[in-house]
Amino acid sequence: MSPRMTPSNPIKLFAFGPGFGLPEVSPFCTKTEVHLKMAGLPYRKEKAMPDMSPKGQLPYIEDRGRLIADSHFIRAHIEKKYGVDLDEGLSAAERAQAWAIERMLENHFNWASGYARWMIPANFEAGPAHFFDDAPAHIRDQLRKDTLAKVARRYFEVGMTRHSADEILDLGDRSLLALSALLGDKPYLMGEQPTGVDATMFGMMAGILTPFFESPLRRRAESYPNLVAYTDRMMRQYYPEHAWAPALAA
Ligand SMILES: N[C@@H](CCC(=O)N[C@@H](CS)C(=O)NCC(=O)O)C(=O)O
Repeated sequence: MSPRMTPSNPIKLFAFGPGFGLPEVSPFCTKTEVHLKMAGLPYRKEKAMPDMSPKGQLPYIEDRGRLIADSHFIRAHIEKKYGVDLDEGLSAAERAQAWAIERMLENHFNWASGYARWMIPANFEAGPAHFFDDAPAHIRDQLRKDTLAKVARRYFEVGMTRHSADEILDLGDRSLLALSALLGDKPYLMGEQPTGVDATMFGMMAGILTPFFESPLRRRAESYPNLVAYTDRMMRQYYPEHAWAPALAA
């Protein structure tokens, strides 16, 4: 997995930055950051907001003046440009499984997990509401309200908030059960070595397990010892400097 070429200038990674008990608040930015670490590529992280990105979402990177947005396309770029294969050692069928797991995490689990962060009012107040702390005082509250309304609309359009809170919890737990069974007693999702999908899995698991947000889905996640141990292992490996909640390390 070592890169054959390294960039002469560090890649710039635009992300939210640390917060909510996490080394990076966004699971997608975490995924990209871990991919860069896995690839052994030097990078510099800069704080950004989604409206600065070419696709209106974080993460995006700048590599020698070229902007690339979206965690999937960033991965594709670094693999191609720097001759890295983050799925090295996997068969075609295993690569297909890794892709399917990633889609479940990003296109299903993320909605159940994000619901806990954005749609439980106390969590919104403690967390995402603070994204606007630096906005001018006279528009700050309106920005918070508008953003929450936009996010709530999205959760409804994607279908998640057409379900009751208990049903959303069941959906999220169904993915946790699947992930726990897929991981089993292996150190990483696809076996003995970390591969690309572990970056996605880790970002999502850390995002739900952080003790910063109280939620029924977090409590369910905590009831899967292998998922808790996996998240702790990945945290120690990729963010050794981060003080991750010791209770979760048990
Ligand atoms: N498909 C994108 C998803 C990225 C994403 O959802 N980013 C969120 C932060 S976790 C964002 O920027 N949201 C702002 C918005 O959608 O307006 C990727 O893989 O990078």
